[in-house]
Amino acid sequence: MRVGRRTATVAAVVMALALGACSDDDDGNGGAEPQATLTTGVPTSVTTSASGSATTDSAGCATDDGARLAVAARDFTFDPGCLRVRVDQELVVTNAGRVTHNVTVAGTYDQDLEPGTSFATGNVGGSLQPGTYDLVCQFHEARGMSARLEVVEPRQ
Ligand SMILES: [Cu+2]
Repeated sequence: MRVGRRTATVAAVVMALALGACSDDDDGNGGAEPQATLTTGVPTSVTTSASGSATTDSAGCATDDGARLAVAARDFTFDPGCLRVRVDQELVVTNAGRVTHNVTVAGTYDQDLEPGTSFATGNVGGSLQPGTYDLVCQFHEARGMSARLEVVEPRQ
């Protein structure tokens, strides 16, 4: 009798654990979907006025004729991998992946980025002189998560 009760109790616990695991999976999948709506640190005025047209030049570097250049941090690359930004533009890096990433340019930016959030640099010229830099994720640089960042003079 006692053994039978214990067996029944154990079975109930196992079932509860199994159900819990299933609902955890559902939450994880559902929670990852609507990440594009979450942004932090991006002024509303910039968001509404900055829809330039992004293009890729002959060297494979992304440019944008608007006020900002958008970059996605994925698991585990920056997309695009080459960025040409004017000193009067800003970079807006959005974590489109499932893990925390980081945006670092040595000597200036160093920002952790949770999934679904964005980091806006403000005018790049406020932090960087024209030149070529490495933009890296400090967490995944060893896995090749870096991009080439070219900072150029404003349009004439
Ligand atoms: Cu990363």
